Amino acid sequence: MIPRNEIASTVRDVLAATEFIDVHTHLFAPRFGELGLWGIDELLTYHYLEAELFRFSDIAPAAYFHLSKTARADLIWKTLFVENAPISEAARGVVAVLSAFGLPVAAPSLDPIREYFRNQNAADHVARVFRMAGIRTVVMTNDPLDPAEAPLWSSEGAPGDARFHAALRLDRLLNEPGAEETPAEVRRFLDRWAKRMQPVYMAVSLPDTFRFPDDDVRTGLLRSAVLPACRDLNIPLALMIGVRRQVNPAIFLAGDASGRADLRSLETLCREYPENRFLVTVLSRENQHELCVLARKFANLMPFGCWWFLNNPSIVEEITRERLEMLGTSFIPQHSDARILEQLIYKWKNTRRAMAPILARGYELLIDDGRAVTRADIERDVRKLFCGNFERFGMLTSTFTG
Ligand code: FIX
Ligand code: ZN
Repeated sequence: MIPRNEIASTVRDVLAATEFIDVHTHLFAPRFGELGLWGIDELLTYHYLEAELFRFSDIAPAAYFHLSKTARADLIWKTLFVENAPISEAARGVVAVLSAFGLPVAAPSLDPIREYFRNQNAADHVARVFRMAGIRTVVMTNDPLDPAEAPLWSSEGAPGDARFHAALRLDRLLNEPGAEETPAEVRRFLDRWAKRMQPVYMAVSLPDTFRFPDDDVRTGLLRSAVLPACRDLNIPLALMIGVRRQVNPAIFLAGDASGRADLRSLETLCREYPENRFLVTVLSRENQHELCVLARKFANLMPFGCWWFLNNPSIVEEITRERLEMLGTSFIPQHSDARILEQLIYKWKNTRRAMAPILARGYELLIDDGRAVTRADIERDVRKLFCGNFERFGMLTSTFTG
């Protein structure tokens, strides 16, 4: 039994000692070459930081995006890290990464840092970053309609690296459908790509205005192709609901925003398709509590992550505490959404730091209300939250015994 005053330190230790599965990223296995982003210039030109740059700098977005990648990184470093304290979540994250590698965090010039990353061997660097981040495997975002990615699948098929799972992303198919595809053609397309990619789930991001059913092509394709394919392949469909794409197109990836969705559409999907499993994350803070309520109604609904604009300690705490209170340990607390390899280090450091007091509080209340807690309890629960729930829900070969 753990004394109440040792719960917090035990939870921290167990979180630090457990390797997690990162269920949603934009990372790529090394064999995807240039699609895999890493190093300081990519870290600094992350769209989260570009959005923050435009609030401090007088540079017009058009002028910024005409700069070279190096010049953009230099401007972001000068503006957000030298002329101002890098106190935002995304800016502090770069500091955490540089500090983890023992690199200067306040130098006026990026040259010594660029030198360090230039000297890294890509394969060794991936292994080192996974180890530093405490991550066992990540799930990629794979778009068969992306002309830059599609040809890379024809040769070797599945990701070819056990640390990188594929996810078949359907945004272009479902949100920008060409009128000519018939449901049968779409189903054949999905089956062909599922065979090639071996995805652990199919995924689509959906606007706040998403309705199901609706009188639109997306409803037809979901009904006639996507949901039957996921059911037959025995893989979940990940729904990422509430993104308002390109509210400011001038700043590209940084130009997306969020909106409150009507989760009755999700309720309808879970009720009408009990043989399908739905991994769900919602982008609006205002949708979080009702997502927990729906997860209590439908066991085929697995809430995951504190997505994008929610991945900040103040909101992560609110979301995670209400999930623990209403769902116990039957949800997936976080994903990184990492786009650049080294982001795994800071995003998962932040998650462990945010989760520790929240989980500890749960166990302390349990002791206060009369049940002792063991280290084995905590180890089983942490493995379930950060690995087992995904493995079981995704019908993966579970290495999880809890
Ligand atoms: O739809 C998504 O997968 C989003 O996560 C991305 O579009 C977004 O740009 C992102 O990376 C947020 O963290
Ligand atoms: Zn994403």
